[in-house]
Amino acid sequence: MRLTFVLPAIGKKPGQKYIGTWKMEPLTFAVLKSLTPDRFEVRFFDDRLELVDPTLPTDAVLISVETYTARRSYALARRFREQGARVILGGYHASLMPDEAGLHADAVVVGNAEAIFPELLEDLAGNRLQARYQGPAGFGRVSPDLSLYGNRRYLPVSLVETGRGCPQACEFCAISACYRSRYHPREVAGILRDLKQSRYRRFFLVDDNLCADREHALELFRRMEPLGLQWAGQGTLAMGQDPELLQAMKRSGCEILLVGFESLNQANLRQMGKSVNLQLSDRDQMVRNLHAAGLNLYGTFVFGYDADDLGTVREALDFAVRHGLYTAAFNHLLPFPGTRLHERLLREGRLGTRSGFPTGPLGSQAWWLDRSYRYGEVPFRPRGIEGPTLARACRDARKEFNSPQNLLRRGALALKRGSLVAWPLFWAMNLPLGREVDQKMDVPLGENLDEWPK
Ligand code: B12
Ligand code: SF4
Repeated sequence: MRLTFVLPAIGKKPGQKYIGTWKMEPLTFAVLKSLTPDRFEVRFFDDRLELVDPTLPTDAVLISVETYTARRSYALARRFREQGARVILGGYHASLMPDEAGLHADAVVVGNAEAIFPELLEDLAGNRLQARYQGPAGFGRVSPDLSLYGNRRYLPVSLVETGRGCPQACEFCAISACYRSRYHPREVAGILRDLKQSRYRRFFLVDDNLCADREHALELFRRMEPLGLQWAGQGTLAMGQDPELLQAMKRSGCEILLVGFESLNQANLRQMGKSVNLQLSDRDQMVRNLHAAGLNLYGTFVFGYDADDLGTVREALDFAVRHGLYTAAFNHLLPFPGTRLHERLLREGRLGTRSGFPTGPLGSQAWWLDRSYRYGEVPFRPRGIEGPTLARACRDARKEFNSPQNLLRRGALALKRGSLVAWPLFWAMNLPLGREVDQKMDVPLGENLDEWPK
């Protein structure tokens, strides 16, 4: 039996075959491959760097759907179905919008695949596919099978999971919605096995809140120490008040930490329910602590809450430059379906795109299915600033943060505090970021389907 795995791109600009984004080995499909018995023949397409060919013979296509890629996923699903293939959809968007995904699929997987995927494949082979499979949250004992990717040219960094979910309940967060504000730490032995087996010595530990379970994180860092690795991970600013954790992190090879500042405004933090940041009285001190531990910070900021205006964007930009953050993201708020933010904006009648209030097939206001929507647009009405002005301000903040003058200043600070590894990486990460600010902007979600073979 032949299976086709597809990682869809968000869309492509007219005349372009590829999309500018960080192209890392997608862990999701390596996990699915390891759960697939050898008697299934597996082909893989990464739509971000190659053209998907829906005409190649296959019995089933399995697509991982994110909100930004939903339109393209559904269009792909239609093409594959026209050729007689069955369609199985999974991933964050399919998990949060299973009824919508079900309109385009023979089966939808809600949640994690480990516990149900072998059964699903048996059902597929036996021609008795069910409409929905509910996967319990958590891990199996498999390691990702990276042979799936052959010699595709991905960034030389390995992705490894150390846990799933997050105990926090930020209003805008798809992770907290999917995992219902619970954290599921992974068995340390399995993590170490993946770290040792990986192709590269540089890692991105993909958890959204790496230190959600402090004891688990400490044990992991202690056992990583002898491996001599370098890694980047994601966590909360609260790590800055825990010297023991920071030291263990650094000794285990941590170079870069992505930290969600979100907003410097207390009213905004309250509105988004970012309680972990609200409890920290001195953010500047947290940053100094993290830097003093030799860690480089990737700060992320989000704008579009009620107290936001051009002033709060400027304040965040100045903060990021003043502290010499290694890198930073200035994003507008995005109401992902299934989150409390989406529900609230819907209730308040504030969702909408340039074509009005697009209604999805199930009656919801589905900006992600709107033909007119472009990556980088604000699909709701913020209170303190016009949507297009906000989108522009985020874009301008990225540009200014990466201006030659700021790059030199931040580069010098990174050199002063960082190891020999983090400094060349600073340029490798930031130079393209500065150049690519406009590349993804205005990409129409899902369009350019004509590039696919008929
Ligand atoms: C690494 C990462 C990236 C990397 C690249 C990832 C890659 N594919 O190469 C980079 C940094 C480039 C990236 C970019 C973006 N990302 Co990202 N990313 C992640 C992150 C941190 C880890 C993904 C991962 O590897 N997980 C581990 C795998 C094993 O888990 P999984 O994908 O959930 O898969 C399991 C199940 O869901 C299920 N499953 C998933 N798909 C399918 C499909 C089928 C058929 C089946 C049966 C099962 C199944 O099976 C798996 C095993 O149980 C996630 C958050 C997270 N922790 O997952 C965000 C996340 C997926 N990203 C997100 C977003 C928004 C983006 C961006 C749009 C950000 C931006 N503004 O530009 C871009 C665009 C991505 C694109 N599609 O082009 C959101 C998606 C939210 C949503 N509602 O769709 C997430 C959830 C982050 C968040 N906090 O909200 N990302
Ligand atoms: S702390 Fe981060 S991962 Fe956790 S709910 Fe908030 S935004 Fe999501």
